[in-house]
Amino acid sequence: MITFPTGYNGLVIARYSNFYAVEDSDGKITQCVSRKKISPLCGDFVTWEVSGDGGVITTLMPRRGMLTRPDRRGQPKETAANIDQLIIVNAIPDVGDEQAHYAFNTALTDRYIVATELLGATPLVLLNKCDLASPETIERMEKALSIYQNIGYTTLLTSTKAAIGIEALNARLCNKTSIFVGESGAGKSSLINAIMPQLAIRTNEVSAHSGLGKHTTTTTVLYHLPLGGHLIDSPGVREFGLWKVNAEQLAQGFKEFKPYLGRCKFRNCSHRRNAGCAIEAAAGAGKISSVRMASYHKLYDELQ
Ligand SMILES: Nc1nc2c(ncn2[C@@H]2O[C@H](COP(=O)(O)OP(=O)(O)OP(=O)(O)O)[C@@H](O)[C@H]2O)c(=O)[nH]1
Ligand SMILES: [Mg+2]
Ligand SMILES: [Zn+2]
Repeated sequence: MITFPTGYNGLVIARYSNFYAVEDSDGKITQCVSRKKISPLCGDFVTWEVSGDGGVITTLMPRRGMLTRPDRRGQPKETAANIDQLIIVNAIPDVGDEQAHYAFNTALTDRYIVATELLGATPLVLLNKCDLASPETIERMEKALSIYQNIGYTTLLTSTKAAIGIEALNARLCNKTSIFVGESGAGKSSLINAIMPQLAIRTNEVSAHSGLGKHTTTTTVLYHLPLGGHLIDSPGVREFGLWKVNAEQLAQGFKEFKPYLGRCKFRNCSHRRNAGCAIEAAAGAGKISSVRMASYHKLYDELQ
């Protein structure tokens, strides 16, 4: 059962166009509309009243933060509130692809990490479908993941097919609200099913007939963990842009920059090829990974 903060009687567990699925303290779910001027999100605690066959949401509890993601037209859209942890799901490609240079989508991962840091939440970098990888690929992936471990982030190699890393993931979820994010088909819904088989969420199985995926997740939905905490499944994205982030915030989104921020010669240093840049000096001395530095530069260019 959910523990409700004093004064609130509902938790938004999903949104369907103009309706919200609101769960009460008995675990009963009521279809609600919302008062004008309120925009509830999955993960919001609310007050609501019975109205006709359903209910109406009247107030929202102040949020600890919310995650914004692109909608179908690539426009930023708030997606979930009160998140503690982002599980960033990447996958080994599904085509027996053993190209020497294949690495997971670090660009997407680093964008999500910046968003997570600015949200005040914790990222977990996960690489799924490791059953598809050769030992050499696994070795390469572990090297790529070690960059994140050195920053202090948790990383996991998982397989829902071979039941690898599922217990370790489970151990990271207790008593937190975690959202699963990443590209479509990476295995977000499958991982949630592996954690809670009783849910039997429909997953994006590729249809032999059309060659296209179906049952791809289209709505952000919150599920309760039996031992406390919540998991939020969200639709996959191809791109994840950083909106309303300025240069200073971007640098703050790179956690390993922290010891050096404020130490550059120039106050508005862009940390790229600047004289007296403390960040670049740290990168030069091997204290900051060159891969992450390149990622920062790429994101910096996109801000302009
Ligand atoms: N080989 C292998 N396939 C997996 C694994 N996990 C998931 N899959 C498959 O990958 C496909 C996509 O899985 P989903 O869980 O639907 O992916 P998703 O990230 O939820 O996708 P969206 O809802 O579209 O964002 C399905 O065909 C799964 O069976 C795994 O560990 N190994
Ligand atoms: Mg899904
Ligand atoms: Zn600098």
